[in-house]
Amino acid sequence: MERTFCMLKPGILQRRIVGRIVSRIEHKGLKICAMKMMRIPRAQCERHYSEHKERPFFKSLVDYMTSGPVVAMVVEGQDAIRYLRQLCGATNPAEAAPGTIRGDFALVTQNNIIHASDGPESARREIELFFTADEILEYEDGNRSWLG
Ligand code: 3AN
Repeated sequence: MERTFCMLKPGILQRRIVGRIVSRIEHKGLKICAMKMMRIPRAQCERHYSEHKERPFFKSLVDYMTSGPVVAMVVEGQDAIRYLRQLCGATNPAEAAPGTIRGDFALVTQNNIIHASDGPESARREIELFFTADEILEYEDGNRSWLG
């Protein structure tokens, strides 16, 4: 079992599409074990995107990401990191295949509506940055035997 961090970016609540995006994650068979709505404090957002701090879009990315509420999640499942990235599609929505979340719901790279960790190291780091251990719930998953 693997855990990954997922975040629905600002605009998702205003556009009333939280349920549609979450439902794609659920339909895939991944298990949501933590979820919260929040406004990201600027310093936390800068830490989250620290690998991009020298990029020209960094300030505008942080401005956007702190401009409204987000929905943060911890998602669990076999190969959860890879599967969630596949569900999201390419970073640039112009290259994201139809059927992926970015391919279907986003037009521009910065506002590509969803974040998903890109590897085990970032998943661990990002989960710790957004959730305390007691916010991540262990619960029996009656669907396990059907989902493999
Ligand atoms: P991904 O989110 O697919 O892992 P990263 O890590 O390269 O992609 O980029 C992190 C975030 O930075 C993206 N989700 C997007 O919001 C923003 N971003 C990436 N590239 C650009 C760009 N060229 N212009 C504006 N924003 C960008």
